[in-house]
Amino acid sequence: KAGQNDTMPVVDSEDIAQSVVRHLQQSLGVELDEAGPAEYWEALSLVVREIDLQRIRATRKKEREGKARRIYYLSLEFLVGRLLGNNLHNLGIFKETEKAMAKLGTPLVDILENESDPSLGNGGLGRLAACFMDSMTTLDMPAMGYGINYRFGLFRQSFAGGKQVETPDGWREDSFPWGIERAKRKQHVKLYGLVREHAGKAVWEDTQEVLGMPWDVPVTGYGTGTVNTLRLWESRAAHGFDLNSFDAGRYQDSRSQEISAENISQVLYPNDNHPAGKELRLIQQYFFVACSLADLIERYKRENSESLKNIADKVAIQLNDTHPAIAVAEFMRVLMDEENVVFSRALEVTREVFAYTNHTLLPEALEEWPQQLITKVLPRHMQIIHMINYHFLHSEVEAVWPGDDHMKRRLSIIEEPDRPGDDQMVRMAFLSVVGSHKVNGVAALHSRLVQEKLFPEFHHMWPEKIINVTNGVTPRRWLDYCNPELAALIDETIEGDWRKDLYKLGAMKAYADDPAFQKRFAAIKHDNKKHLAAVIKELCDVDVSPDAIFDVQIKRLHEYKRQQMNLLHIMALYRRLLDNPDLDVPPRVFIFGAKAAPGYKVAKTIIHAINRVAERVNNDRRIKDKLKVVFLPNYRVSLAEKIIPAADVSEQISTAGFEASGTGNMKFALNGALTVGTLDGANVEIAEEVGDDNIFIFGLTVEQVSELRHRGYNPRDIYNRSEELRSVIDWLDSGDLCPEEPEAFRPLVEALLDQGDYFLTMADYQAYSDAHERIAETWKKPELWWKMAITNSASMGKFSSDRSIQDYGKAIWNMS
Ligand code: 26M
Repeated sequence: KAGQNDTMPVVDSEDIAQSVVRHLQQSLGVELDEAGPAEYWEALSLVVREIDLQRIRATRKKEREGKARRIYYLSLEFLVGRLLGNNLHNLGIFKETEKAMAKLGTPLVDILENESDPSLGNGGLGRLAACFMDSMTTLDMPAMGYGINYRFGLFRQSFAGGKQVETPDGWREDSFPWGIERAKRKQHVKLYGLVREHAGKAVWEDTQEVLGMPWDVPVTGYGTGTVNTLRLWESRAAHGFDLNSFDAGRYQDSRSQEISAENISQVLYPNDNHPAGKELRLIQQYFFVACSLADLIERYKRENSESLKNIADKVAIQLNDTHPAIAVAEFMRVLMDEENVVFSRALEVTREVFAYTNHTLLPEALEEWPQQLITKVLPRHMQIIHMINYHFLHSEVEAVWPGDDHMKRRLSIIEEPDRPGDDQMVRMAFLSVVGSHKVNGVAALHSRLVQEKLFPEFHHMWPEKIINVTNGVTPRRWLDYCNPELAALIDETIEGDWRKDLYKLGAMKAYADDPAFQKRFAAIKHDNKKHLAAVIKELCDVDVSPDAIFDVQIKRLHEYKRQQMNLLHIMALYRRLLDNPDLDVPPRVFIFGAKAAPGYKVAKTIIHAINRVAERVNNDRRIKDKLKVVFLPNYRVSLAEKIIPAADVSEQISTAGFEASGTGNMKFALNGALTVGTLDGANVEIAEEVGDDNIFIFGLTVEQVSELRHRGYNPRDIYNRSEELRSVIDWLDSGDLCPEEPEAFRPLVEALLDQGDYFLTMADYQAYSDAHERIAETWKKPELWWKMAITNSASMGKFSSDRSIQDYGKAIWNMS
């Protein structure tokens, strides 16, 4: 296989089979004839873990000796996906392992299905962090990810009567052989207490203490011996602390302290793009930041000098959104209070070390914490934030806008309350910008909007600071591993290893017109659709034909992503078919996957409505299977791997200006799906790469959106003028789809008609419907369709996360 080289382990299927048997018997205590796929999964994981661990040690040794700057990626979320199959691929031993397991009598594919999908993230931001770890390792960068080892990841989703039901996902309850406890590297973290002055020095005292235990997860790279580490912190009660209070009276107290210490890493907050503002969340953020900074500083001191004044030469810290922003204050605290660095020098060093990635423009998603809460939990940090703010306003803002108090108020890290007496809020995005040397958006359009709309004053003050790094995805997981048949066809067709240089796919453009190649490309898609049809049958008990168009929208449920627009259009298609059952349209299957934040009412209503429409449509024989609708429950990375290779159409239909980038859009196009999309996020760059003829762009642009909002927009006018929209919205509102709860869909109808339709679903509806007409027409010309599909896949070179990471290296981490 391409890419096999001397850094790959030299193991053949015989070695692997022997090691599996050894681990079955000696690590798990299971006899060969007792072993089922679950036992094989665990034994095989232990085999791979052995290889990983050996390489981790070699990698660390090389890094200790090297002069390179280490990259630390701080993120509350890492949505890594299943690891066994991916590691076998990256290590280049997938094929040999397939043979080994066949010999032992259990197919590898069945074994891989036994791994639970670590659900340590909400969506795009967490998955991006995982792709970046893969790329940094593949590119041999000395890098480490820091996060939280949540006991319960994102909730498991099921449906009852079409409504979302959440249950806890104890993803590592059974066994997680990838995580290795490293007690030697545990950390102690302080919370609460107060700050006293002793001889002119601030001392943080009377604190409560929590223990941070690191769990290391190996990160393999493709075609390299490098194995990096993802270090995830778990909170524990700090034993030995407060031991004197173990008398009768205070026993209860010390018990309850233990429980709260362990609560910190219990559960991932399920909010996507909407902060919860809870004390425990702030403590989660600080806990993992404090552990991570202490850990990386210890490493710096082990490998370099005792003084931190040159730490920026060896350490770069990337903040994945503002979630770890308290790190700016914590780093300053360590420099000033523990290392005796003066404030101005401490701020310089901090700025050299930190950089911040922004992932959202949604105003409600920007994190703010009440000053009183920070003062209670982290009193010293609040003082330091005041010091940073004072310096920033009175020397840096003052230098650009002398005497301008209005500007100081606008830019203050600590926001003035709207009404006197209200709590003052700390703006974590401002703290991140002020504490960093670079700030980046995640797609060209998004970064421009960060400069012009989100942080225009910062952009004026520091014109070099805010830059773009367009997101990417790892071609290893999102093509090679999830779509092996297509990967093999590409290998047969073009020169070189696209897994390491995705631009090489460009050579496939020469075959876009080739009837023989088209036939094979289409056959692979058809095969993948058959597999997905079986998954759909199992999960939804709906029969779908692989000859239909598979039209897919998978992503978190959010009004700005406009699943509701997709729904309205499906309802309209259904009515058109009822009006004319002989309508000449290609058969279509609309596939959804999405979790809604448990507290997000309208999002949950949209899920409920889609499920109810699905039930009606799928059971209506009058439309002769021309339309099916399925909502796959519990959407997650491992489901995405089955859906994306089988998609014909990729729905990327957010209101222009709201989707920062999107990364699913890239995965779909890479696997030969055609995008129906707005000019939003990375769709703009995808359109540039594939060309306007190879994508279905529709709808208002960012400029037109703000123009329309300015003019004043009344969704009722559109409702009144469009017979089709009126009929489907009235139907939603009639109670017909949910007779036992006739008002069930009111919140959705109200959002669309009565509350101003903030995300302009009504305004874009007709353009969206017309785009789907173009899709149906194109499907009728297979040679055109497959030419477009192949061109899409061939044009995705730019969207490898390897390219993103190289951009970070040059523009932010100074890696040259
Ligand atoms: C914040 C506070 C409390 C609890 C949770 C959060 C929170 C968690 C995740 C807020 C936002 C979160 O994720 C936002 C996100 O996933 N943004 C997406 O990032 C992707 C990678 O850059 C982009 O492709 C998507 O466009 C963007 O929506």
